[in-house]
Amino acid sequence: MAPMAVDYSLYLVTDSTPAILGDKDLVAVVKAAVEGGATIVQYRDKTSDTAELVRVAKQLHQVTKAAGVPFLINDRVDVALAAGVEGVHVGQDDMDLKTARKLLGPDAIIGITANSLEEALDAAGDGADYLGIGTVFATPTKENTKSIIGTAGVRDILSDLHLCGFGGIQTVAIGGINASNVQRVMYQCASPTKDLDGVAVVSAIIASQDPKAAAHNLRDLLSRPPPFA
Ligand code: TZP
Ligand code: MG
Repeated sequence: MAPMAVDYSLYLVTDSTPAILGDKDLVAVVKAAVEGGATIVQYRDKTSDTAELVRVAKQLHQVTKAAGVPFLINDRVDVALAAGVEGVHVGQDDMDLKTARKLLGPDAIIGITANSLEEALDAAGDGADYLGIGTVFATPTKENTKSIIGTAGVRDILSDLHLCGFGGIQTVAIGGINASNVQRVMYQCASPTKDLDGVAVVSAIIASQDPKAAAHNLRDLLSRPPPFA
């Protein structure tokens, strides 16, 4: 397990596509987002070649290090090693967790996507530090999602994780989360035995014309009790 306490409350996942990033500069956007209050950042880029991934990862890592925010790479354990970052986020079709742990060591932060209880239990059993649970709501950011599980699906997984002895694993929900629903997501995903630790967002921050304000607003909403509780 990672030794440092990680704050998963506002987990920023990047996107470099014009549809979401627009003509903004990714490094500037991530800098603004961490200034606004993003607590952990994942560099997710499905198109750049390896050299470019390492180059950009190093740039982004400078920014996150200065802010004291952990930085992870999506999919690519080799890029995480080359850039010397804090961890990786792997999907079900990427490198298996145990191999990633062997390569990155006990201190690395390793997260995995879970769409179902079975995937969540397997990942928890294999020593994941956190789970990205979703897809909560349909989202144009990732169209080929396996399943939309809603807040009730997330809540059931949290409840069963606790029941199966994995109550300590960190969890974030992902998919279609933004300022208009973040409080409802946190409230509705919480099971009686296990709370959700945070939300992962892409477009709510990366597509914003003011990523600092967007992150700040999300942090502010997360810090308040939901108005309907
Ligand atoms: N995994 C499940 S949904 C998703 C990922 C990477 C994209 C979420 O993007 P957005 O813009 O926050 O809905
Ligand atoms: Mg992947």
